[in-house]
Amino acid sequence: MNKYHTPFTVCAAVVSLLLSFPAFASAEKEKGMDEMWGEEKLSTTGQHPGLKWFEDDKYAMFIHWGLYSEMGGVWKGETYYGIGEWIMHMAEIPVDEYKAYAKNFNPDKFDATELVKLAKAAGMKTIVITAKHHEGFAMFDSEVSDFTVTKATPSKRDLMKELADACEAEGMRLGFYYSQNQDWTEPYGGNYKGRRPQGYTPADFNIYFQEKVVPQVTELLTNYGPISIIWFDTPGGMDRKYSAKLMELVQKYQPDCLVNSRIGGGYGDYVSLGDMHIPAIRPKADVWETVDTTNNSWSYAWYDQNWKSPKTICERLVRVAARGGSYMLNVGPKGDGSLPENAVETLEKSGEWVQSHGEAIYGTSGSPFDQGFSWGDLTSKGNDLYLHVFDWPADGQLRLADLGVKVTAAEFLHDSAAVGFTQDGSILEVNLGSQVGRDWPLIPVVKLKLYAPAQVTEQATQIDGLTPATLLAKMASLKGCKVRERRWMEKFGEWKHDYFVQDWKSENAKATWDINVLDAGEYLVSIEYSCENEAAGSEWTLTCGDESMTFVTYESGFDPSKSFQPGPPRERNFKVDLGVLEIPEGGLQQLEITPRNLKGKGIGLVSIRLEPYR
Ligand code: JFZ
Repeated sequence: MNKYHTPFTVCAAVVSLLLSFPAFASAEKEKGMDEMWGEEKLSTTGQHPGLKWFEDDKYAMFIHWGLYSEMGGVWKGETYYGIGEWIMHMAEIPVDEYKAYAKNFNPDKFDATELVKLAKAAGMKTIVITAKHHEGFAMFDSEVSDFTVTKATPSKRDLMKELADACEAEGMRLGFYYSQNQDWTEPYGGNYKGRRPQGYTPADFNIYFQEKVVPQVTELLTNYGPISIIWFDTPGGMDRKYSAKLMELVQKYQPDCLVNSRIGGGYGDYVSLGDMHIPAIRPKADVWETVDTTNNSWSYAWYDQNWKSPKTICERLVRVAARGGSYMLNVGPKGDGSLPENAVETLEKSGEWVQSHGEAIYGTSGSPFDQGFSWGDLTSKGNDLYLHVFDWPADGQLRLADLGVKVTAAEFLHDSAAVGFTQDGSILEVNLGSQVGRDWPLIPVVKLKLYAPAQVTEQATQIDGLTPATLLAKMASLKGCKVRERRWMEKFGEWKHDYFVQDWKSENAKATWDINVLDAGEYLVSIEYSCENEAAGSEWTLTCGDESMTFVTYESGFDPSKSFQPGPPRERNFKVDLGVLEIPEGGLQQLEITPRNLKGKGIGLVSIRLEPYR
């Protein structure tokens, strides 16, 4: 047990954290997780004319900056590991002490113009910044609160005004994050961290909403010029009428402004997926975004060195664009307003690639394939297809099936050098040549010119004989088993998730994948799964046509049940090679897994990997 928490506070922390995330209150009900986490199709999405720029621009900067940034993960000499902006919650800081801390906030290194220029250099088109996070502190001047940067800190600078002016001057769009529900220092606010006033009832949320949220959101919509996005967050538990009221304010003062789905109540112009979620398969939502971090925590934390490399950032941007989404990447300035050197470097380096490959990012409409490939991913624009090559394939060859249209030309985007290709029947083969001895951009992109837009009718996973293919839980057809999403935190608030095929009912259960085999031959099969003790020793058969293989699964173990971080114990995942499977024929077929001798409820199957065996 973490020495800083009593069992009670751990429980309380888990419950309040979970309740503060929109979906968790009903997580046990086991209905579509997508729906609960706001990934469903909203009734209001897809209508707003502003969605055109949103979808074309693809790439935005997210900024988490507040009093918590000055703490940087430390309270009274103790480090709290997790998302830095939740430190008041993690360290159980009393409201008075937290508010008094504002006198330490001194943004003397903040240069709004420099920040906007960095976002530009990174290839980003919009900046969305925390005007007020759950801590309740306004990073702008406000008539209805004294807990603002202008009144409670020595600097007295309206930081949002400075940023708004710099954005205006540099032609950058501006958005404000506003925590409309949680306000930890406001006696009637959601999740208030102090003792509620006498006679308090949950209906008093209305007082906070009318006296703080409505005027502050109005201030943000009227005092800072054109606002492109109001980014609301964690509406969980808030009555729908409040979301409706916020929507009304935006429509009244800035009808061009977009609103994300975390406004709650099924409102919003586009869907924000669960944090850091790069979807492997095209999501159902019409218009959506992924929000992600350059390291782990949203706000600055002194120990957080897990910086994504420039290439990883570009890959994640491409994966999101390929599934038809937009990408918003966060940076966390320190309290003084300066950015960690690593964040600056990684944005500048990735920006060089984004700028020079903008043709394959901005204004594109995603891949014609619902899922990505192990070697990389695709974007498209009109008759052009862009192949983003993350991992150079063996022999420099790539195969794609069923584009439905003839390819007329192929070249590298960065230097227009011709790329060889053959199109034989439904299979296109692209010959990249050797990777050796040439200077490559971070991600080489092949531009394919087609006679007409690609018309992929076959979405079965391609097994191309050249590169590994992964069959995901979410792509399976199921009988007598289920796909579940599991979410967990490793550090506080840093959510991870995976989809699993699990709850196998009997030996008649099966999970089936459609596969499109471009090259018959031998494949090394491996699986990733979790298995609890009761299910250990289950036997399974994997079948493809007349060929099959049998294997047994062992317990994968648990993460410690007395976890340092709150949360239920979680089974670990195993990756195991099963052996070599012969696929004697090419073409559309099915691969199936079924229990041969089931113990307990069997394994939680994450994926099956088929790697060409030679
Ligand atoms: C929220 C905030 O609590 C957090 O501090 C940060 O600002 C982040 C961007 O948003 O956290 C969430 C909200 C929703 C989900 C996960 C974390 N979700 O739906 O998966």
